[in-house]
Amino acid sequence: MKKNSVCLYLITVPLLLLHLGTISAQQKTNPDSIRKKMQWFADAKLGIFIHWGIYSVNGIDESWSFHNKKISYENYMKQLKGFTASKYNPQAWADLIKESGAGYAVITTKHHDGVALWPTKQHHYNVMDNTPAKRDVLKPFYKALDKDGIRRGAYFSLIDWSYPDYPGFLKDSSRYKVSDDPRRWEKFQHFFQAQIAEVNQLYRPDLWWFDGDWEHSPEEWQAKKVREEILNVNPLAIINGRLQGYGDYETPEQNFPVSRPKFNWWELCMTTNNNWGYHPDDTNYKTPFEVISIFVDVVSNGGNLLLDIGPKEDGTIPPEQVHILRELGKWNKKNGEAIFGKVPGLPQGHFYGPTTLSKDSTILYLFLPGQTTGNIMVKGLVSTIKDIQVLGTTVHLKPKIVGKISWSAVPGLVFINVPQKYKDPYITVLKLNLDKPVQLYGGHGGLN
Ligand code: JFZ
Repeated sequence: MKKNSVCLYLITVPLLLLHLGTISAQQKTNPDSIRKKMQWFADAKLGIFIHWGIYSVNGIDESWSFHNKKISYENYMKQLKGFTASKYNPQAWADLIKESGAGYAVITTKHHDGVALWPTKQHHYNVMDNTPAKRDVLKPFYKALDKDGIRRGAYFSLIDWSYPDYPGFLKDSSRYKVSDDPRRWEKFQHFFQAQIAEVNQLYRPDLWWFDGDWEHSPEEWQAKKVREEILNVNPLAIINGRLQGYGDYETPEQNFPVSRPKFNWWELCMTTNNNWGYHPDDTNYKTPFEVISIFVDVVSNGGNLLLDIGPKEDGTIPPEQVHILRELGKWNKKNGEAIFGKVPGLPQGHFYGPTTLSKDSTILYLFLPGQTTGNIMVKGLVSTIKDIQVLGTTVHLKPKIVGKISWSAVPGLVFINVPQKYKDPYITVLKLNLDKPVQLYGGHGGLN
C-alpha cells in the first residue's frame, strides 16, 4: 500500500491558527491589523473582573435593581451614603489577582447607574464627591496592578441611566427618544465621550471593556469615533466586542461554547456565584473544581476566562471569592505551564477531554477531566511520544501503543495509565513531549 494514499493530515500551529482565523462574525476590525497588539491578551488566558459600586452597600443587583423596579431610584441612590471603602486595600486586591495567575484585571469604572469610581470632571455622580469614600479609588488600584505587572482593564458602561440627557431610565419608562430630540442626544454623546477621554488620559487602560451597546446603534454611539479616539491616545489599547462591531474580540457571556468558537480572540466572562456584584444572599458559588474545569475548557478552545468578583462597599472581598482565586492560583502554579502562552489543542475526537499545545506544537498537554485516573486513551496520534510527565511533579509515565498494524500508516491507540496517587486535587495534566510538531490521523479507520 502506498503511503500517500493514507488519509493523514498534518497539524502545525500556523495551520491551526488558520483554521481558527476565519474573520469573526461580528467585529469589523481586520484581524491581521491587530494580531500584534492582541498577543499579550492571547497569552494571558485569565483575567479578573471586578464589579464594585454603590450596589454593594445593600448587596443588590448592580444598576438593574432600580431599572427593573425592584427598588426605587431614590432608594437605590441612597446607597451613595453607605459606600465607604473604609478597608479598601488596592495592593491586597492586586496581590490576590496576581496569586490567581491572572494577567489582567477589569474593573467597573462606571456601571449603568452612572456612578464613577474616579473623580470625573463631567459634573456627574462619582465616589469622590458623592460618597463617604471621598477619594479616587481607581488610581491606587491601577498603580497596584502596575506594581504586580498586571494589565489594566477598564469596564465602562455606555448606558448611563442616571444622566439627565440619557433616554433610557426604568424598564418601562424613558426620558425621550433620540429621533425626537437629536440635540439632547448630542449632549449625552459629548458627555460620555468626555468621560472615556478622562479615563483614557488619566489611567491609560490596556483594555477597554465596553458594555450596554445594545441600547443604541453604532451611529448613535459614534462607535467608530469612540474607537479611534481611544487608539489615538493609546494605539495598543485592546477593545472588547461590545462596541457595536468596533471591538477587537468577542465576549460570549456566561454561556459556555460547546464547539470551538471560530473567533480569533474571545473571552468568556463569568461570575463566581450567580451575581456580578456583592450579593450576600447568593451562596450559589461554583467550586474551585468547577471554575478550573471551565477555565481549562475555555483555554483549550482558544479563549480567555474573565472571572468576576464583587467586593463589599468597605473594599473587602468575600471569603468565598478569595478562596476560589487562591485555589485557582495554586492549581495554576503547578499546572500553568499547560495554560499560559499556549494555543488550542487537538480537534474533537482524539481525546475525551481538553488539550492544549505549545506554540511550536511539539508539546501536547492532556487535561484529565473530573476524577479521571487509570487508563486514558488518545486516538489518531501519528507523532512519537518521547516523554510523558505528570505536570508539576517528577513522575514520568510510559505509554502503551495498542492496535498498530505494522504495514499501515494509521497510528495505534495510545493508552496511558495514570495511577490514582498522582492525581491532582482538581485536574491532572499530562505533558507529552513529541518527536516533532504534532501529526494527527483523522480518517475513518479501515485500511487507510
Ligand atoms: C452586562 C451588564 O448589564 C451586567 O450588569 C454586567 O455588568 C455584565 C458583565 O454585563 O450584562 C449583560 C450583557 C450582555 C448580555 C447579558 C448581560 N448578553 O449579551 O447576553
